[in-house]
Amino acid sequence: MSAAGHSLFIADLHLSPALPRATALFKQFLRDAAPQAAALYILGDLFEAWVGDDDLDLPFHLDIAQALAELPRQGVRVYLMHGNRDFLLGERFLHAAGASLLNDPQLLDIHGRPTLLSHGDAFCTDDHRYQAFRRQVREPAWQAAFLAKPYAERRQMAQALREQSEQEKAGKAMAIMDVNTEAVATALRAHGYPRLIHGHTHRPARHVHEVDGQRCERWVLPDWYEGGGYVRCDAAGCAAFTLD
Ligand code: LP5
Ligand code: MN
Repeated sequence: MSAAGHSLFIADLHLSPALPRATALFKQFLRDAAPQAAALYILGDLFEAWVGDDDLDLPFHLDIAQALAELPRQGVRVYLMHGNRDFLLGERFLHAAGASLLNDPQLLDIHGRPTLLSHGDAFCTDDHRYQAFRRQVREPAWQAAFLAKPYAERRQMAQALREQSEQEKAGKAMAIMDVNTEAVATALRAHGYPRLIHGHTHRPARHVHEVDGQRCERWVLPDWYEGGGYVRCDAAGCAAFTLD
């Protein structure tokens, strides 16, 4: 990755036909800010829920993929990471959007600085019920069995799970749903004390972690429920921008 230019980072757009404002804001972002960048990194939860690539048959989803695909045509590379809502985004979507899939976490050189990218949910290690659920649904065998079900049944299951998730979150302490500082420190240590950028918690901020005497920046991306935003990084560093 070259040191020239700048890159943009977004996450947690939760796009769905039910949130036309977020969709309009995203399309404006794709027209205005994104074409100036060398690369756009989407760090999970682009969609509210993705139950398999036949979700691309919905005109709403296809339209988003096609809007994204304009970027590579303008010379902007598009990278996508799975979130907890859209970990079933697959090859068909990536091809339609002109995007490349990233691992979670993924260490990259971003304009000359080692940077660890993640959705962020894996750092929420105090949320034991969520982590058990995550392990289950990230199993290839579970995913194959789920994807073998009819589309309507998968949509129903996703809806039931969303309701259960909202109910359970109402009873979870805020601290449990934030990242665990030790989990963050372990990841920073394992990757040579890079800068970290993630989403998921919907608590946009710039934190500084001191790990083994090394200072590491941690940028948390905003969600797009009411307005949106992104982090922009170049060779000099990162900055956060709000959209509304
Ligand atoms: O998403 P968010 O931010 O509201 O909450 C998350 C955690 N919840 C989830 C669940 C998603 O919201 C639902 C995703 C639907 C789309 C996926 C479709 C494909 C799979 C369909 C599977 C049926 O990720 C929430 C965290 C919160 O972040 C903060 O980090 O707390 O976690 C939960 O609420 C999970 C519950 O605590 C445990 C749920 C156990 C469910 C057990 C039923 C298993 C069903 C699967 C097999 C039939
Ligand atoms: Mn998330």
